[in-house]
Amino acid sequence: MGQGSIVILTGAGISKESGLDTFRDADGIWNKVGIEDVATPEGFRRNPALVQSFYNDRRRQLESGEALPNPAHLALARLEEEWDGDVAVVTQNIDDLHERAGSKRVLHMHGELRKGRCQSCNAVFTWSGDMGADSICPSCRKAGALRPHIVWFGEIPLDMPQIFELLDQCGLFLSIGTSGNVYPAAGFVSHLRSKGLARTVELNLEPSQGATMFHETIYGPASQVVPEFVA
Ligand code: BJW
Repeated sequence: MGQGSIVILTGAGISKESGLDTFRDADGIWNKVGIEDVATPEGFRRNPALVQSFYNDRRRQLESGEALPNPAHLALARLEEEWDGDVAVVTQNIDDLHERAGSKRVLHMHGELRKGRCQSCNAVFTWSGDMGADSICPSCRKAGALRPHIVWFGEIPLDMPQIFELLDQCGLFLSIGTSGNVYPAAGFVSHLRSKGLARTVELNLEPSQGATMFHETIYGPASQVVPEFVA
């Protein structure tokens, strides 16, 4: 990556028009289920069946093909293909819509719905269908030790050293469809502003928590503003 390179942070808003719920909007996931119940290691220890069911439902929705990449995902894949420099997507999303749109360099800092992890042998593997107490680790063959490969509150997001290296080298940072409530992603823009090297642009439906930190802000649905911006 160099000064001509682009880092794109995405959040739930980019997948909203693909039919996947955001978290903090009025109709969002956190208005339907308790964060502490489904998105913390303590919640999983307390009631693994509830947490597995929450992620099984969302995995089923993804695997049913009812959620497809929208024009925003497609525009970012096209940008990566056509840009004369490196483009990396750092997503907080656990869906695979960037990959299905054709993006090649995607870092899933909060994990992936279609992967599982064994708490006994630490193997990470592709997983399809439901996961539960009877599920067997494809690596060590142990039953009952699997969890979704998701980063919950209090856990360390994935690929952080690589992400900060990409941020420190980029010339342009786009933040798309994220409310700026969750760290460390919410801190990327201030990290970049303190270094003063990259141009920073927010594309979102409405101003995020960190909106005033960006050089430029563009508001509207992702399927409209992202293709317009990258054209
Ligand atoms: C559209 C649109 C359209 C809608 N077009 N836009 C104080 C106490 C305790 C902890 C902390 C604390 N202060 C900080 C922390 C840390 C904590 C944290 O940030 N807490 C805050 C709530 C305060 N963070 C963590 O614990 C993280 N780990 C960590 O910090 O480790 C320490 C460490 C860091 C770095 C290096 C070393 C160590 C882990 C965070 C894990 C987050 N996990 C979740 C759930 C799992 C994934 C899942 O189930 O899907 O990840 S929470 C949830 O929020 C999910 C998301 O990825 C994440 C961000 O949400 P996002 O994407 O921004 O969605 P929304 O709904 O908030 O916003 C959507 C936006 O789209 C809105 O603005 C809409 O307007 C917009 N929109 N339609 C365009 N059509």
